[in-house]
Amino acid sequence: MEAPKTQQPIALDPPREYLNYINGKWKPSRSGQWFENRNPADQDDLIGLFPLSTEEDVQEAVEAAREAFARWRRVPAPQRGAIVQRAGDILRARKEEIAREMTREMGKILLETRGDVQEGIDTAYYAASEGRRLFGHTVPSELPDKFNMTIRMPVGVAGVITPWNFPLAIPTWKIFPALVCGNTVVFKPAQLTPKTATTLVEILEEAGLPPGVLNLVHGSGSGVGAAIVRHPGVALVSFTGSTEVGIQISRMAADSLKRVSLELGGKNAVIIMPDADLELALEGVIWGAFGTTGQRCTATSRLILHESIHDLFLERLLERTLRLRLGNGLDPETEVGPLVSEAQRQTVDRYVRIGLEEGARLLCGGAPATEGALSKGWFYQPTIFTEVQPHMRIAQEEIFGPVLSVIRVRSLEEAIEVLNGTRYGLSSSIYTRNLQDAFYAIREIEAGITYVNAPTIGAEAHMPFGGVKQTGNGHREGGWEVFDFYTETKTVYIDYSGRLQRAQIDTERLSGEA
Ligand code: UN1
Repeated sequence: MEAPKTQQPIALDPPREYLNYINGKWKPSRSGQWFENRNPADQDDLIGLFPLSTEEDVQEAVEAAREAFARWRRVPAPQRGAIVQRAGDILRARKEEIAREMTREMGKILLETRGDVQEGIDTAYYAASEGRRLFGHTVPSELPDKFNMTIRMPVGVAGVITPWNFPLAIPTWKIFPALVCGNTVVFKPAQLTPKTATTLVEILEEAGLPPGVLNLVHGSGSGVGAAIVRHPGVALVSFTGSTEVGIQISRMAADSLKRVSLELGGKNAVIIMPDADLELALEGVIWGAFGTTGQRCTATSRLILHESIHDLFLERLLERTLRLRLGNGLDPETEVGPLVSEAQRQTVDRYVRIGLEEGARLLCGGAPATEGALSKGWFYQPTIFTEVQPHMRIAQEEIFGPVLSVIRVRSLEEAIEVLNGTRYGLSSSIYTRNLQDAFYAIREIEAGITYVNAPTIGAEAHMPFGGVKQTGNGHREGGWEVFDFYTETKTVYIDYSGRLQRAQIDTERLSGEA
């Protein structure tokens, strides 16, 4: 591992107190309490203080959102889309500045935070265009002089609870379609990335969103998050995070029959077949496993290697991994930033101990990275375990860090059996030049996303995103499918015959069966 370079000072916002945004006004929590937000690459760098909000603040936000809903639902969808489009324009103009603040806030490298902002821009433009579609169906009636159609209705107040690993993109995945569909929103971002969330809300305010349509409440999951999920005035909840929390949310939401969209854990695997382009696969595995320091729900955390290329591939992988440059993500030379927090680093380190106890072989890494300036942040050495058995905990449980578990297999069938052998099913990948094997894998892999000759990360804003099994509850984000989640279907029959026509009954007479 090369020593990190000394940092150039970069002008970033000085620390201050940030606020909640309720009914178009910026205000502190009624609790009067605050929490700190610090740079994970440099603990001396205080970014700001944010309100530690309570159930009372949530109550106020939900009331505001309910009142605003009465008006917002009547604004024509193309006009709602135009506001989201303006938000996209502002994001585009401020892309570099937001990317830098995001790197400072959660650690991933600038190249990736720029991508995160771009995903928000793409989502804005895609959602805005949907304001001019939001198609229903028109279909023939079984009776004469009768017209059948479906239209989309907004649902109500949407509770949006988001993680820290995509501090801009994931909130936009949820908030933009929710707004275009005519819902109002109460937004609780992760406590580790409240600043980027605040910036997004400021941008939507500047874009012209009326008061109460979007409300921001900072605070903890157990405090603010749970209050949103339990609130009877909230109609929808969209959550991205761990499977454990997703299950709790499902339970809490059941009492009021809320519609819930859950995007949860993953244990994504890449399969590499003997005929694959190994250089291409190598770049894909490095990017998938160590990009965002492994903190993506789509991260590559298992590598399934065919025995005939196993040793050769590992040799190259090790060589490439050891050359990865760790450091502050604002430094253009850096390839791997810190983990987001001390707790996250402890979790990763605990899993490394578990892997060793289970008998896996540590090929590289396996400890915090603390040389020089790295000692100020939550850095961890990129880690590879080999001789991993599919049942081991490091091959089954989501670690959310730079830890890759390598499993050796003898055939494609075995590879897919191993790939499918976890409770998760988000992303997956196969590297092969064989068309038959690729299509066989597409059919047999149990995952919401399958890549062929590409890494497990790389979702595009206009494609559905989500997983099967315990990765979620069947909904998709992004793409056209998310607009189903944020709308109710209304079925409309218009009878212009001027007489009573009875479905199923008067049809018989028409077909001559009576
Ligand atoms: C996530 O990790 O929660 O395809 C989302 C990707 C990203 C989105 C990941 N564009 O990996």
